[in-house]
Amino acid sequence: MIKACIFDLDGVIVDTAKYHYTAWKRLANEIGLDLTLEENEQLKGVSRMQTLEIILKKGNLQDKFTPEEKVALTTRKNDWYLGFVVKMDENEVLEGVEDFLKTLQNNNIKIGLGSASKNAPKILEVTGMAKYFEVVIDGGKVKKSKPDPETFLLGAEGLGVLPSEAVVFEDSYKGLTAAINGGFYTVGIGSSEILGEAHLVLDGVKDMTLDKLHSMNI
Ligand code: B16
Ligand code: MG
Repeated sequence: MIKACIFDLDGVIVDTAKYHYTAWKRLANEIGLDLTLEENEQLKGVSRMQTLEIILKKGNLQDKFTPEEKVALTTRKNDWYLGFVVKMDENEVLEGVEDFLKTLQNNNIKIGLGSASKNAPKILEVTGMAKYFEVVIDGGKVKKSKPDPETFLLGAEGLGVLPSEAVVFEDSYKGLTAAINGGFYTVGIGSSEILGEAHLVLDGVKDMTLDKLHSMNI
């Protein structure tokens, strides 16, 4: 019996990946590096500081900056990113998401968020989605980031369900791996080339139904 759904944020509820990419690319350019869209794919679901480390490593610059300078670089990137976030509203919620959240509520299925982003509560607020989420686990609440399952395990614990009673919706390979490692049912949002290990792969939450949800653990 499925009792809860736990959603990733970026790439599942909203498409903030394009804003992360613009802000990281600007930072990369400032320190003499480039960042392609393909490279950006590897950054999805990765925490802020780990993302910086990956970008620096690409240019062999990981030892060029002190820990304090690295914090300052991530703060600069986040300030640019927040410039996009403050302009977001309910129109940025991906197709079908709000309808499906309402369906879950109407059928007493608990709803949680499991995101690597420290900005997750703010994004839920500006898009009007906060009211649907009983538990929000964001990047500030975990010690180990995805692919470690901590994010989703804390989500399940907060909702009072077992991983085997919950479905995780994820768009990134690292996030999907985190959910699988935690023993959850999984829905991959995106391409089956990247997310083929999920129990079900869909183009978007718009393609999810209550029937599909309940047939996952038959
Ligand atoms: P922040 P998700 C992740 O969100 C993004 O996919 C990733 O690109 C970002 O670096 C990470 O959040 C941290 O975000 O800088 O806002 O704390 O996909 O786990 O919802
Ligand atoms: Mg994501």
